Amino acid sequence: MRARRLLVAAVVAAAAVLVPAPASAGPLSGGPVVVPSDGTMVTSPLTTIVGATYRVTVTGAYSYNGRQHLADCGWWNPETAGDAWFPGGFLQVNGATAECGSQPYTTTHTYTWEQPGTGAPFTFRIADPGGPYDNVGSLVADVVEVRSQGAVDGDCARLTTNDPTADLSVIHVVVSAIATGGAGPALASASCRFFDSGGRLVATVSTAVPGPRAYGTDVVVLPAGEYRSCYYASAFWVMDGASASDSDC
Ligand SMILES: [Ca+2]
Repeated sequence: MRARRLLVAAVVAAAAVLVPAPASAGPLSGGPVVVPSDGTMVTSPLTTIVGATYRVTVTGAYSYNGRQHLADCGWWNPETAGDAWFPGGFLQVNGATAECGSQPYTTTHTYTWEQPGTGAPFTFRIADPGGPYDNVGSLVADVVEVRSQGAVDGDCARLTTNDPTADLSVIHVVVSAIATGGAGPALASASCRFFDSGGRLVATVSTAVPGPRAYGTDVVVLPAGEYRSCYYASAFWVMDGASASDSDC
């Protein structure tokens, strides 16, 4: 029990000094696609992945009657309504009414929402109930994968003890890796390496367990001398394939 209390204290001390490093993965986009108002279905350049989340941005307005009356992603300006706009919901994404149809109207005509991947490119189609033959213009749609922004750090802590019965020829090491942020479960790992005064690698200890916090202990037997330790920590977010790493030597 005594050893366990010491271990917990060392782990807490190690965790307190960690500084997160930014995740290396960024947004993934295939670029915007023009959605014509003639009813043609177009697809996003990006093939989406089931389990991932995508941010859809649709901007612009088109004439639904060949005159000055416009419709955008989710709203329209009826011919008899002056300058007033009303919910329209003419744009379809993957065959269903786009989410912008339930969002507040904006004079920027730019709407953004998130929806899950389907395993295929997203499809866009303007379904004008009055018919597309007199329409002029288009919308622009962009689909960007939302990746979790996580961070990871690690540390190597030599576990000291005041236990008079402890074997002082054996060095106990706490290896920790902390993965923070992100949308999904993470796998975190860290390794600690010990070098002697000549820079030669004399021992390595590692841990790799599910995040967000991974702690491991190991025992290394080192010959007498002073040692320099360094760590390498990495984390992989299972949900979307993002990863991050950090090291210090
Ligand atoms: Ca029309």
